[in-house]
Amino acid sequence: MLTSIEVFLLEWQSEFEITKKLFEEITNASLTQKIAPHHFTLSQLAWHITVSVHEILTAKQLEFESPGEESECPQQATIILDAYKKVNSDMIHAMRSQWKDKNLDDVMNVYGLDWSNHQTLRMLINHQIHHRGQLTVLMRQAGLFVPGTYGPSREQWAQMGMNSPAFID
Ligand code: NI
Repeated sequence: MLTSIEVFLLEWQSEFEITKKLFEEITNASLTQKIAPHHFTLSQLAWHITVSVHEILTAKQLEFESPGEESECPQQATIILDAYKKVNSDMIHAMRSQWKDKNLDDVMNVYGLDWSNHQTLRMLINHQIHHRGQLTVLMRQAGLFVPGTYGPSREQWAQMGMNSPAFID
């Protein structure tokens, strides 16, 4: 349970750091990597992670600057990384200045569902984790270095001079 804004931000900040580490490894050449036709490319996935922070929370009437339209996906990795870092700091500032802990109980109809802000913030975290998992697969397919998320990746086990378990991200 996200019992306060600072409890949410503590969890969010550690998730942000994981996502940022992945975004830092993305190259321009890898941006067109895709899973299948009609599905996100690597750039569209990273951009979706970025713009959805704004889209989900402005639907809950938290006001901060939009990183851009989902349909206008930048074709430069550093632009996406910078936009992700900026939307994160803008969101944190907006939340600390516009919401009080009691606002977490506010219920609003978003996407046809009556959700409290508690539920929306949990969904925001889960949504990012979901798409970040997809991103690591595309990064692997593109031959990029993949930093670990909740534990060392294969490359990081190797850097420590250890054999990784047979099945590991
Ligand atoms: Ni999504």
